[in-house]
Amino acid sequence: MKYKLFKSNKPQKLVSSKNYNHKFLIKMFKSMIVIRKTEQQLAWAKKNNLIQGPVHLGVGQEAIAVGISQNIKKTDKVFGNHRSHSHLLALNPNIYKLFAEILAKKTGFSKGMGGSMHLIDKPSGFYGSVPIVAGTVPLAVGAALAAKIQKKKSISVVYIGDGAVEEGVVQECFNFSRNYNLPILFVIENNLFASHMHISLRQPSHDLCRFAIDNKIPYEVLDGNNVVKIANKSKKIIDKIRDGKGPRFLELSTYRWYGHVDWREDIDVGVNRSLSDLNNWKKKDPIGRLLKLMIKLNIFSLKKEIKLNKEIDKKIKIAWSKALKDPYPNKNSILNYVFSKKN
Ligand SMILES: Cc1ncc(C[n+]2csc(CCOP(=O)(O)OP(=O)(O)O)c2C)c(N)n1
Ligand SMILES: [Mg+2]
Repeated sequence: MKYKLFKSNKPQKLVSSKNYNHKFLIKMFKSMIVIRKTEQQLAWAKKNNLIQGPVHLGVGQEAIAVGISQNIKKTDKVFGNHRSHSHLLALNPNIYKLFAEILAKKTGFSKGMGGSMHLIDKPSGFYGSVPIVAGTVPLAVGAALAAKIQKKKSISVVYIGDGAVEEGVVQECFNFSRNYNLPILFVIENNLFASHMHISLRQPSHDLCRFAIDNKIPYEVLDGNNVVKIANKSKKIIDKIRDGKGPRFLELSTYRWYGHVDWREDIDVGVNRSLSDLNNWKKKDPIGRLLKLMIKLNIFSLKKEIKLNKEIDKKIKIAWSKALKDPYPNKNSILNYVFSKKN
């Protein structure tokens, strides 16, 4: 079946040069490159059979986690999903611990017990990712309810795919969070696909904000490849949540460059994607757009970019070889951490 093109699937304007702060732009630029290069390393390793479990890569979507994370505090509780490398690295860029986890090493974020889809790092505010689609959404709502009951200032943030909103529990979560006026931000990463299926084969509309409207949750729909806008808008939205104004819904349109799982760009779980779609979205590369803006503003140059890329490549190489040499968990510890107790 042919699917319709997403209405905003045209090259969009350069990010606006208003309301920027130079250091802030460079920080976000670096963060996006670290995430992209880390995932490209994982794609290479997967292609070369160096990783056992599946990896879901979010190359092309880096602006979302990076923009939102600028406004998250360590006391907040952030929940991811099966495609969460960026969600975690934007809070804690410890690529060594991510590599170790994906290589099932004892030194990984989840002690080598979880792999790419079970990441956790509470000190940075990342309360977990799981492969069960929508599985973390009620957890995030529960954390927001707890924060409210305990009169804590923290908020919950949960990343939800366009596929995940099709799970009934997500609709219950929207409704419940509104009824109880909970401090939660629903971040909807609308990349148009759930596994191999385009949204037009699954839903009557591409616009997921209709669920916010139905639940009377204030919402914004933004270009998910514009990191400056995401950072600025999400600050305003998050401030409102911290002020006790209740849940907020942020829909971001984006696209992932790789297929649903693993390293291939051209094939998505056996279904050919349109190459022209992919190429159009590549023109909206969040990293390239921010670089263009920074060059235009005279705060960065191509020379600096080459230097930065080299530094990050080196860090990735060191982290990867260190993780490769690390030990696996002890076989006797296999049932540890299955049930909650003080670890
Ligand atoms: C409850 C459940 N149903 C189905 C799956 C299989 N599955 C894994 S990812 C995925 C698609 C999710 O799409 P979306 O939420 O849009 O996230 P994206 O992969 O686009 O980031 C599906 C159907 C699953 N893991 N869990
Ligand atoms: Mg999706």
